[in-house]
Formats: sequence, structure tokens, C-alpha cells
Amino acid sequence: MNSIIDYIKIRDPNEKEFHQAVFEVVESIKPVIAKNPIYTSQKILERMIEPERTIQFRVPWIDDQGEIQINRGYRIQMNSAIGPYKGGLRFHPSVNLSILKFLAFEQVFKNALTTLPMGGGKGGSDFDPKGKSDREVMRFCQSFMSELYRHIGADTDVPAGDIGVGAREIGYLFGMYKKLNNEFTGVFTGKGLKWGGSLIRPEATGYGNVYFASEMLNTKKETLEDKTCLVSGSGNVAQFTIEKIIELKGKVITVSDSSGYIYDPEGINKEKLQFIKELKNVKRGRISEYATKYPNATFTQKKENETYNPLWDHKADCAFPSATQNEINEQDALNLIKNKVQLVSEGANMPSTPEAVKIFLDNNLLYGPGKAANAGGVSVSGLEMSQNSMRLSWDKNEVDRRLKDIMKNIHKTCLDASKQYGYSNNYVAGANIAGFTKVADAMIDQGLV
Ligand code: NDP
Ligand code: 2IT
Repeated sequence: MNSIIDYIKIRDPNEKEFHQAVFEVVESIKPVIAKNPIYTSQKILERMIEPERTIQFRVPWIDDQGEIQINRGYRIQMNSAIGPYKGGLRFHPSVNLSILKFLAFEQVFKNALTTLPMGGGKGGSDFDPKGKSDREVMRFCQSFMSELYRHIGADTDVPAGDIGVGAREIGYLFGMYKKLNNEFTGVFTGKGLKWGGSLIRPEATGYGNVYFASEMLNTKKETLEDKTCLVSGSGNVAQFTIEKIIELKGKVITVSDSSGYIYDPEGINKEKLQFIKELKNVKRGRISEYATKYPNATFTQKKENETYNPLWDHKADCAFPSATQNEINEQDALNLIKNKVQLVSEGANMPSTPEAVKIFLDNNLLYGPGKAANAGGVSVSGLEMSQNSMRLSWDKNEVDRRLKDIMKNIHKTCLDASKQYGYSNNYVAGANIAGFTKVADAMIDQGLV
């Protein structure tokens, strides 16, 4: 096992985030490997850490000043043992192979947990949609798709949104795919409701995360009612996490973006949430404007070389990181413990560093790792694919009921797998073990391919 870790470090020395995601899985599945020598003889782990296919391409486009711009586009087709590659596209200047490989690797296990037939993939670009006009975004998306279209398909690889890719980008990407392929298929999820999208998909990651958190609290016979919650981010996942917490009578006191965070001691109510949605989804403004509109709230600007994030240093019961990877470091985790936080449920992918995770586990927090807690988004993507194949659409209640059932089921699967291998209520180990065994067994059934 340790040799696998050495191997990826030597082979791809610069892929820090990818190493981090692999190490976590390798650590938790040690007892599974010890009990099942076939996984070693079949070199399952060695096969899993090598993407089935990695596509990297040039994305040239022309900005509004008439100048030529060049970005990098990627799609990592990680594993198709249990279904077509499935996972989002991320447009953010930080995007590189390491980040996309970590996301694709985690996606494989997450998708296995959903019970739906989806393999794992991830893609994106170092393009930054921030500050770009709609026309620039459209030209970029069209250029991106003029290469990606030949690698994807409703039964091959089905992308969706992630950071920087929301309803607007999916529309432009889908439109170009349809034109180039001359077919209207369910090749994307997160589509507009009027053209094949599923109800509840926009809400699904946030709602699903809160359903997962409620399941964790329920093991202690508690609910979210009257719980004070910290949320980071203010995009898709954060918005619908806040919405569901409000509905369940919890109180959210923080929200953030990449320039800083808002602390609102009175709590974010429905009206304030509506302001955030318009600010972020329509005006594409900065979260600092919240404090101008609601003067009882304060905005704290992010400082360079910050050693901890003050957002995590408030008295609270629950934390829902919903921005990006490694946004909770060791000091942040210690602050959460000091402030009596009892639950951390990850809307973002890998938001906690390994040191932070260790602190959560050592302190017996209810800790839901991203690949379990945020699986609601891709679950409803799976339901969107089913509806597209059947050429029908379920109503809101039907999709929400299925989402709730799936999150409940993932929660139970994690606890069962964790117990089976001698861990006590460890959702990290449970998610990794359950996801790994499902994919590993499918790979063995299908031979060496
Ligand atoms: P959005 O683009 O809608 O929102 C991202 C939010 O996080 C924004 O508020 C953004 O701030 C902030 N953010 C992004 N990068 C950074 C950074 N480097 N430092 C600080 N803040 C940052 O994305 P989503 O809400 O869709 O995604 C959020 C997280 O949830 C990601 O980790 C994603 O992988 C994960 N996720 C998303 C799913 C989905 O269905 N969308 C499903 C499962 C997981 P700013 O506006 O300044 O950029
Ligand atoms: O990280 C994720 O699970 C997503 N960005 C959603 C993927 C999807 O295919 O819906």
C-alpha cells in the first residue's frame, strides 16, 4: 500500500491535490485490502489511480477587445466500471491536472455511493468567467465544446456544472454540442428546466448536504432546529444549503466568496438569501455588498498569507464548507472545536486538509466527507439522465423524495461499511470502503480492460 503512495509521488510529483485524495482512500481501505487478496493480485488500486483517458486541449477564443485568448481545456475520464463517465466541469484560473484528477478520483467513489449507474470523470478549464461579458463566456464555451464534443455522449461521458459552470455556461455548452452532433440527447445534466433539465437539480447538492447532516444529527436524536451554522461560499451549493437550513429552522451566520466573508449575527433569512441569489447569479457581484445592504452584518476582507480563515472562528453548532478544496486547515479545525462545533458536513469537494480531518475524527465530531455529504448533486444528475432516457419529467416532490431517500441510504451505507471493518461511526472510512468495493468488484467482473 505504501508503495502505491511512493509510486504516484514519483510518477506525478507535482500533483499535490491528487496525492491527498488518493492517500485518504488508501489509508481507509487498508483493512479491506488485507481481507481480500484479490484486490492486490488484480492490482485494483494501481488501475484506479490511472485515468482511463486524459484529454487536454487548446481553447482559443476572441475577447470583446478583439484580442485572441488561449486557455487550456481538460476532461479526465477516470473510471467507467459502473456506468458512463459522470462529473462536472470547473472553470477557474486554478484549474490544472492535479485538481481535476483529485476531483475525478473522488467522483468515482461518490458516484458509486449514489446507487445509480455512473462512472467518474471531471473536466474544465483555467478560464476565469469572473468579469467576462456574456458574449465572451459564450465564445469561450463554444470553442471549448468544439473539441470536447467528440469525447462525450449520453452513454459515454455526461458532464455537468461545478465551480464557475452554472446554468448560463451549461446552456452555451449544450447548444454547441447539439449543433455539432445534430442530436438532442441527455449529454449534459443541470440543463435548463425548459430543455430537459430536472427539477431540484439546482437545489440538489445543498439540499442533499443538509439531508445528510440531518441524518448524522439523528444518530444523536438531534435536529437542525435552533442550531447556529457556519456556511462558506455563496455559489450554487452554499445558496441551497442556506435555503434548506432556514427551512429546517437553523440559523446561518456566515457566507463568503473569494474576496472575504460576511458575519451576520442576526442570521440570514429568506429575504437576505434572495438578495445573495440575485447578487451572485444575476448581477455577478461581490459578497461584500451584503454588508452595505444589511449594515448589522460585517464584511472581513481576505488577507494575503492568512494562516487561518476567521469565518471558522465563530461560536456555532454546525459547519458546512461549500466553497473549495482545502479551505479548512489545521488551525481552522482547532478553532471549530474550540467554538463547540459538533458537526461538519462537506458541500465542497475535499474542503478539509488531512490535518483538519484528523482533528475532526479525534474529537468524535459528526463529520460527513464530501464524497458522501455532497453526493446529492450528482444523484439528481443521475435522475436527470433517467428522465431524459424515458423522455418524461418527474415533479418536484418526486425528485426531492428520491434525493432524500438516496442521502439516507448513503448515510446508512457509510455507517454499515465503517462498522463492518471495525471503525466506529467513521463516515470517511465508510464512504471510501463502500465506494471502493463496489467499483473494484465491477472492475474484476469485467476483466483486465
Ligand atoms: P460556484 O461557482 O457556484 O460557487 C463557488 C463559491 O466558492 C463562490 O462563492 C466562490 O467565490 C467560492 N470560491 C471558489 N473558489 C474559491 C477559492 N479558491 N477561495 C475562496 N472561495 C472560493 O460553485 P459551486 O457552488 O457549484 O461549488 C462549490 C463547491 O461544491 C466546489 O468544491 C464544488 O466542487 C463542490 N460541489 C459542487 C456540486 C454542484 O452540483 N455544483 C456538487 C458537489 C460538489 P467567487 O464568487 O469569489 O469565485
Ligand atoms: O462534484 C460534483 O459532484 C459535481 N460537481 C456534480 C457532478 C454532476 O455530474 O452532477
